Amino acid sequence: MSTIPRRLVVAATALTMLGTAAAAQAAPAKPRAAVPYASVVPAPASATQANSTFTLAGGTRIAASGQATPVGNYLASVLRPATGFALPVDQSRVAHAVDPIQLLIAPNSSLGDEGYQLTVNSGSVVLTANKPAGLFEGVQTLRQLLPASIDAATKQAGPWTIQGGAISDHPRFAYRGAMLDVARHFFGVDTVKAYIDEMARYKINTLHLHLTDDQGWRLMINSWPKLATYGGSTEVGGGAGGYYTQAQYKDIVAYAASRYITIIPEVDMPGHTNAALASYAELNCNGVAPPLYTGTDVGFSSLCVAKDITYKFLDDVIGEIAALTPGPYIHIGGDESQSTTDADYKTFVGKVQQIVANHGKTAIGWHDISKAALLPSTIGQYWDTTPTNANVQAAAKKGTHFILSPANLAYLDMKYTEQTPLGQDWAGLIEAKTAYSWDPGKYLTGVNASQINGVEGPLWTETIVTLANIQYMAFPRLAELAELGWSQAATHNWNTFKTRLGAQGPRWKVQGVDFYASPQVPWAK
Ligand code: NGO
Repeated sequence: MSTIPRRLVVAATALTMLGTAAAAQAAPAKPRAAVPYASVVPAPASATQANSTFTLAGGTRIAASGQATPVGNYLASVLRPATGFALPVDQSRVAHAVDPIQLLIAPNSSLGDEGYQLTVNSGSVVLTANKPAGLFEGVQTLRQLLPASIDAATKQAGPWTIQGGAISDHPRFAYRGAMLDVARHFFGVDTVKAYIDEMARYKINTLHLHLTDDQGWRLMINSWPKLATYGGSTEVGGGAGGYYTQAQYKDIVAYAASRYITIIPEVDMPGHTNAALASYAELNCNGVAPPLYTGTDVGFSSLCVAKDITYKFLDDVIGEIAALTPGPYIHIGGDESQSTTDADYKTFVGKVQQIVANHGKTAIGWHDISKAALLPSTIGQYWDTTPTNANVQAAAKKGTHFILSPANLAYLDMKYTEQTPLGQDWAGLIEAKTAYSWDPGKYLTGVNASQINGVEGPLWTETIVTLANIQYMAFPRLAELAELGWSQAATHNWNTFKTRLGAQGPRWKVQGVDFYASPQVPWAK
């Protein structure tokens, strides 16, 4: 929890175009009000607006040396298209004091790994953080303090003015995730990268890829190649499916890392494994490979818990994935294993956690795994629709931590209303207000807030086929979940939040992000 008091002080003063030489040169066609600090999503821990402004100019230099350089380059790259400015990144100086925009790594224990401080006055924009990840999150705030047209792909009219003031910010929860199911429908590398860029704007720091399910296996495993070439050859509805080569997966991991996002690969097991069972007959208890599956039923497949080859298979698969994945986690699924006996399930979860540990990683599983004995490090992901679960409480008593994805609050594949053309409704309808109407720190009965690592919004893709479909289901709800994960509990207020959320609408329009324009939100024009 925060030790920084929340002080959101918004000065209701008219913008003045005074101050920098740059502002004078910009010759604005018509003045426009700078973006108020109170419109940033997720809400910063502390923000104080001042009566001054900073204006970007053609020659504005960005100081970013050492560890700050990649973030400086990123900032320049996102500001160049719309401004048309060169925005050179100055890596040479130590003090940087003369550069108008300064990105500095400086120790400040109250900011943690992802916190930052932003100070804007008429002559400079100074961003400081303990770590590059904090600078990156501060850059996302800075982008939202510029007009929505900053996100255009082509040059737009300025002036590019930022309200003066100070922000000190850090997250409430360390884990803020999105999940994309690339198994039910396959999504290519470019689609995943586009989604990564959109989630990064809201300080999401984890992308969980649901890489395998009954309908498809989506990552090449060199020691078991038919998983991808045969098991990945279709998808829900019978389309061509697809899979990532190991080079493509590495490319996604590196791209995510450049946005300070950790990839968590999931191999769902022992159920949800038809694609693997269809690819290798020897993985089946009866030695017969079932046909590929393109429907949407669940609970009908299981790896063969009694066979030794099952664990040789898992050791090979997890070994290859662990070697490709720099992040600390491997997700082992574990949900809806209705075709595995309880005794087998417990045996299986025990063995697979150990295999993950042998490859130097920490296991995450859907909370169903809490009926098995868990290693102290194993993390559960809660996806039920009620906050009370005896197995989860018992595991929590022994120290298990949880990530929260209650299906009736956080599932991005649930319809907003009965009229929503995409998605499902088995867990309920999730309108914009519903998505925001819970407190992750207080949600799970009998589990201390200190055992909640954070939140994740899963997007299952039985009905989702395109990037536009992903965007429509994710926005605005992923931005709402991001706020629940990042912002301090004291900021939690639907009436103020909905106005801030409404300010994102024009940004999504400029970015070409398809979103659901919920009638519950006062969308800015
Ligand atoms: C469930 C199921 C998934 C479905 C999803 C659809 C979990 C953890 N298992 O969530 O296989 O795709 O619902 O909403």
